[in-house]
Amino acid sequence: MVNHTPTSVVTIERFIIEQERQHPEASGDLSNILYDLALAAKMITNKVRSAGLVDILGSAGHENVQGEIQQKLDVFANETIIKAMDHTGRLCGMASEEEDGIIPIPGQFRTGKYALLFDPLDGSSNIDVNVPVGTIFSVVPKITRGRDGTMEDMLQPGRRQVAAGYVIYGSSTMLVYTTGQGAHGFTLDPSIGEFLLSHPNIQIPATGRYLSVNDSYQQLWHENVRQLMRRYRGLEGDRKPMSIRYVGSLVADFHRNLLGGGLFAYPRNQKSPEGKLRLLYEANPLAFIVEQAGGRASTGTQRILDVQPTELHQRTPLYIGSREDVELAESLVA
Ligand code: P6P
Repeated sequence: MVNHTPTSVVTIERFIIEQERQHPEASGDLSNILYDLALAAKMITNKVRSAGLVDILGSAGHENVQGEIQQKLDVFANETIIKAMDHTGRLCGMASEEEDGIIPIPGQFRTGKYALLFDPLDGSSNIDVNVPVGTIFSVVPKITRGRDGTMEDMLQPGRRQVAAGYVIYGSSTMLVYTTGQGAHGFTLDPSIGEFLLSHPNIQIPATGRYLSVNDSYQQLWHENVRQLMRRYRGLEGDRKPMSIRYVGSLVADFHRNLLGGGLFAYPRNQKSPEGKLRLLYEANPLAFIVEQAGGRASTGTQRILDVQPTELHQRTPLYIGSREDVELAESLVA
């Protein structure tokens, strides 16, 4: 007879309250931002889950700031997050991959002491083929005076983040976040509409089983990078060969590596000399999470969280995941 004693059921709301209690000085604003993001995640989940059924697939026809044809789900996710967050009085402004500049808080609402930066639906080109996509978010403190968030508030190094997380719309919907007290995963139970604690205090193995990289750029990489990839594959040096797992959706690749150990690499190449991934709302939040889980995140020459941003949508090379595998990258790429 298998013992089915249920583990304790902890909702994300309960968990956030318990974490807040460890900070008597907390105003509760950050907790409320996390609640509101969890709500937005549930609303996006509904749309993503039914996308194939209500003919929401296919592009919305117009291009976003990245020059990519926007998928309707991109537009929906972007608007859902903005509408869930803009009236709460906890934010001074927002920035999104889908918007050119800062998204201001409408004049009729109070503003708050945090700024939210997010990628509403990363990997959206995968939507039509049912590959997992994700939402990534980063919360930084407002550091300027005055009502509204400014570019100075947005362009802070990742080490200034007070919270970061992602939602992965995969075989189940999971939300993983950190406020600097460990990285914790919650799985959505659709029957009750609650995110339940399923992965407390995630720890990423020091060396990874999986290597996530797009080899088609091999001829465009620097020789040091090609040598690094040979090391990961066990073709040179003494590292045990890694298995290749590349979904082409950052959140899906990152999440698998976070839980099972692995390295995601998107080196700079001659086509993308600054790398492809975005610093502020992709690399920084995932770097905060992976460091809280005992991993590392680097540009290859610098800790991601120490990079001083200069532009909202700036790109960065990215090596992120198991600590020893990122250290190997830093030893060779530099
Ligand atoms: P490539 C998806 O478009 C994305 O932004 C990330 O989610 C993903 O990791 C990366 O690009 C894939 O890029 O050049 O390998 O297709």
